[in-house]
Amino acid sequence: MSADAERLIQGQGRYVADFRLPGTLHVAFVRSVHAHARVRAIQVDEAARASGVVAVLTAADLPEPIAARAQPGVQLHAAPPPLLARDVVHAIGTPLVAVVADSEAHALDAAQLVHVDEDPLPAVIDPEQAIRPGAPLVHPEFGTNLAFTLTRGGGDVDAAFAAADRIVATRLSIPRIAGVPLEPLGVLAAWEEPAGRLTVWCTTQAPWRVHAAVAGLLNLAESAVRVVSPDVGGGFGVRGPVYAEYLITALAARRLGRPVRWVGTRREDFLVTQSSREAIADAELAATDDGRFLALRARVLANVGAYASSYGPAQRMVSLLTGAYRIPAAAVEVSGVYTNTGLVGAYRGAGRPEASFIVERLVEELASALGIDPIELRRRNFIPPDAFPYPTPLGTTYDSGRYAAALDQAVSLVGYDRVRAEQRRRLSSHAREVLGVGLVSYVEPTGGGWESGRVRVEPDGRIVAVSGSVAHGQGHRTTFAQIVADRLGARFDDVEVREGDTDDALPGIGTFGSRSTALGGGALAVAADEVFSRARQIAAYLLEAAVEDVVARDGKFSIVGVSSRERSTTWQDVAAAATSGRLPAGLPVDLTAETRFDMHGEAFAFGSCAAVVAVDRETGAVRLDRLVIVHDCGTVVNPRLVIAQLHGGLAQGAGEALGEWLRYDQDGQLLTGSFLDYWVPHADDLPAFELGETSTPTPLNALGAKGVGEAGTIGAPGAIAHALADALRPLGARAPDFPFTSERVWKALQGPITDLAAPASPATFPSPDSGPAPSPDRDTAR
Ligand code: MCN
Repeated sequence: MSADAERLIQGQGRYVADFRLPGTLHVAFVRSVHAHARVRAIQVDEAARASGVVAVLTAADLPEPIAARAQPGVQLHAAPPPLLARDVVHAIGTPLVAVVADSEAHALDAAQLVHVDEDPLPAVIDPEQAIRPGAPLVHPEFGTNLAFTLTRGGGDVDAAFAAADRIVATRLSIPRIAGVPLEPLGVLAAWEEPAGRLTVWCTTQAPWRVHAAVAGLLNLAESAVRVVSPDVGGGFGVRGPVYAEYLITALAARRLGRPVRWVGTRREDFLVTQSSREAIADAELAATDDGRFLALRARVLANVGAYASSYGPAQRMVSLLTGAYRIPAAAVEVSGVYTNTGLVGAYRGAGRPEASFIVERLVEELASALGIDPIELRRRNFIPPDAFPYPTPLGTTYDSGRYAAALDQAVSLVGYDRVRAEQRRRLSSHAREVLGVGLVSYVEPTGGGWESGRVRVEPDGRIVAVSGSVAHGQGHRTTFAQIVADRLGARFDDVEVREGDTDDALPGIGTFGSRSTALGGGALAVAADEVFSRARQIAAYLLEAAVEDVVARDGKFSIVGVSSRERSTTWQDVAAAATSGRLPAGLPVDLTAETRFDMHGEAFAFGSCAAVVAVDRETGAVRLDRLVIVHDCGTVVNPRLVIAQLHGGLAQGAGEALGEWLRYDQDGQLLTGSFLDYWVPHADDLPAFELGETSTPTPLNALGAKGVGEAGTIGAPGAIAHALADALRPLGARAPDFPFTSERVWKALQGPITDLAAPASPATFPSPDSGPAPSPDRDTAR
């Protein structure tokens, strides 16, 4: 177990709600009960007079919100979420009033006394309806509900479609899902006099974003604001935005000169925290008769909710729609559409799962149309290992990959031929429960932008590694300590990792997009290498040896070819010499190095996922029997943490396929605002995951490391969908859209051509071989 996990599992974590400061005030928010309404009046007098109330804030007390930034070349009608809504609310749960009181109970009681007079307006919640003429406009000032359109493309798409032997098309509807971290949103802010400083502890995975927003809103110098991301009980991308509640709480603390705290309820968390994925995609793939991909077209409509939060997922989607394949021409378009629903943004995968699902579904459709096994079809079209760096027609450059190796290993791990034989047996014996097997191949871009790292050797020889990333369950303290100890030849226990506190850490971007190992770890590796080269010179002087002959291991410097028992020096000795003031001129004395590391590109992790599902023909119940993933994240730093990351992602990916669905009714009321209504998979809904691995290091960082954090959420949904389609195909039924509830599957089974009793055969593809054996040294099953 990693050091991080041990601490957390023993209940020694410190989350926002665990921080207690004397004299703390509490906030309760009054929220809109309508999805779209004009605010006629808000009466707060009674609340202001209630017991324990210290302040009541409405929009009139606040500065204007900071506008969302438009990116060049993107048509964006920016409607930033308000801190507190003023005249109109655009989504249910939008905060209208903040009541600040001396206890949580007083704040909640007083919030009941606020009277909001709202005039409901027509709401629109479905993105397709939202772009139809005459649809209610979420932001009438734009004259449209279209928030933005992103397009990418390259190659002669029209010519390729015209010349194609075969064209397949698909239409997919991907539902909205929630991130549901265990810890709800929370914030504590404290203003200190006479220092004139504001400290904000909050459930964020990007403390520097909160830092910039708080300093900007309150017009404070950057040095007057400290943001701390303590232990965070799950981030999953949905703790990336700067929520209005953080800012209101910070503002109240600044104005009132006292600590102020807000910890959301589960219902508030469902209302406020950004959700993700909802998209409708129309896509086509053109190919030759022998299954060579020629061109891809896709048009995606993504629901962005009521306010522009981020279009990161849309950007990922447009850049990844050609997947792991060599497709010479492509034209894709992703449009974001405003609706009267809550915030939408990144959630583990952020556009990658959608892109993967769309292209992989086309591959399955083509395989079916051509009668070629989908595994063989993938093999024929993968970007080959010698084609990297590979620029796709969507303007994305992949650094390295061996896609067939991962697929072959997944095929062999799942025992494809054996599953098919069992599938046939069940069908021919008219078993009530039928089987299906499905696979996907995926890419997981990791990195993007820069990250910072500092390595400092303390005078006593201990090493402090500071990162601009911030973990919320990923185990950075272990991973980063490993990286630094390894580069320095120091002992793991002598390295302390610090992150998540803007006072301590360097400015950084944060942890999302599976970027921390490649970029944050990459930055620490660069800084550690610099420190090592300086320390080595001092060690060479102390050992009276040539610098090139000095090596370091387990905290000791020694000379190549000479036993360390005979002659060695330690990090303590080197650190003491550096601070002694007695080193000869020319030797380094500064054992601190820091860097901003930019990979100038992204490292593309990749892999294959395979699923086996059992479907009850009579009830439509789907049981996930097997889930296999072979992931390649280049150089693995910590195998156990990689396994943990794969497990978490697979569970969430399976949840997306099997039952998760954040739903609103036609009026924009949230139907799934509690765990009674929003299903997440439990341990007994999931099989024991089966993991394999290949290793294809990236040339873009010193470690060769790529990411893993989102692999399971990218691979699992598609693999399960294909397995379900495979199970239903011999019964003459088509798989429904996600999520695969028994009701939906049962309905699919009632289709006109379903004949439960008829003898059927499974997919009619020639049985594929299991592919070449995985290469012995690097590609191993875990
Ligand atoms: N790792 C490794 N070797 C590699 C790559 C990764 O040992 N080559 C290990 C490291 O321990 C690293 C971890 O895997 O800390 C995840 O690494 P990486 O893929 O770089 O991802 P990040 O650390 O940047 O984490 C972000 C990613 C994302 S985008 C989401 S969303 C997510 C996730 O990680 N949210 C999580 N995993 C999560 N895990 C937990 N427990 N909680 C979340 O909120």
